[in-house]
Amino acid sequence: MKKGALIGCGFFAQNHLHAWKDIEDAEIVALCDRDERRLTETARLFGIDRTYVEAAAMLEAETLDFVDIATTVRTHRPLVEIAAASRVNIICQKPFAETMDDARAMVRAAQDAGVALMVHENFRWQSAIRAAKAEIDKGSIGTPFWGRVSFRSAYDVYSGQPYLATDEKFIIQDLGIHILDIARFLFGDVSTISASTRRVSPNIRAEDVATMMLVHEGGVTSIVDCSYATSLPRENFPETLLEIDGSDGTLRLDAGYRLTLCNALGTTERDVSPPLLPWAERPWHNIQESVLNIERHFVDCLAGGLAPETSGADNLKTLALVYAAYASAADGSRTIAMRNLA
Ligand code: NAD
Ligand code: 89V
Repeated sequence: MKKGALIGCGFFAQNHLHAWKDIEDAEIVALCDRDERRLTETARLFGIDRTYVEAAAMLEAETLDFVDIATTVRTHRPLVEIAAASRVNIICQKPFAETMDDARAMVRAAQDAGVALMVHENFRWQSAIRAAKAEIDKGSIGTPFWGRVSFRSAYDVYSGQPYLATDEKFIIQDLGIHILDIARFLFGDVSTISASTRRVSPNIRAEDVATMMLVHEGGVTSIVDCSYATSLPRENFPETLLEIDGSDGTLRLDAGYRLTLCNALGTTERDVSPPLLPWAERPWHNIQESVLNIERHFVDCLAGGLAPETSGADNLKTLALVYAAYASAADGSRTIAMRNLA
């Protein structure tokens, strides 16, 4: 049994805690939050009686196999560094860091301490995305040469996460980071990126629309597009849609989790909806299931001594795309070479 502690008992951490309850080989034995009201309420809801307002005090007092850091980005580096200094394995929420220097320092701290570090980059763990990847890997559409990874919505994300309306950067750093990571997962690492951004809503500080073009090292060209300013007849939040063209066929993941394959064998359509876990609620059930999947992956990696798919070192490449996209957009959609940026 792996013993863990969770730091940050806010909006999204509630999903982490529900998912941990579903994992037999792991148990959250302690909680930490600087906000005593949130800490007490979360401890009561999940029946966890060891609570701390200071992460350092918790790491000192508890014997842990891992910490799960679910705070917002500004606190990630200091928390990762004190966890590494305590020789505890680490999961850290996305966005991993506000700068590449911070992210690299966190990867180094974990490496020097000999502990595992996984970024909680969960979107690639959604079952619909895994189903699409399995088809690519099976060769169902031959060799992919073009893709579109798309997230367009008008869902009110600001009520649950008010900081999204006031942070200096918004859609690429918060959501595009997931969609860029899916593009890497499906098509491999990236040679060049160009991007344009726009703020449509007058009520927020930063960009709520971004369109990015990626050329992947293996030769695929992909479009990664995100919007929180798109009112559709059917609200698709939080679905990521896919269009992938290959040498021997096409794959589409359309709204409503419909996966369509078209190849020499004909056209087939199937439902790849995520399960509705007992503690989940629509429309978030897709993301909530991916939290369970990534936590389970982390525990399996600890047990097997393996590096997680989205290790800190791996996530440097996703994070580098985020900051390159901002640089490109600021510079009138200049094409940026990714070599040496991670
Ligand atoms: P939140 O503000 O609701 O919660 C953060 C909590 O951390 C707060 O309760 C705060 O008091 C606590 N905290 C901050 N600094 C602390 C410290 N040094 N020690 C202890 N506690 C501290 O934020 P949220 O909306 O839950 O987001 C948290 C993170 O999760 C963000 O990085 C966000 O981007 C990410 N997130 C990820 C997903 C996903 O699908 N992967 C979804 C939503 C949010
Ligand atoms: O995943 C996230 O970080 C969330 C959301 C899906 C709403 O963008 O902020």
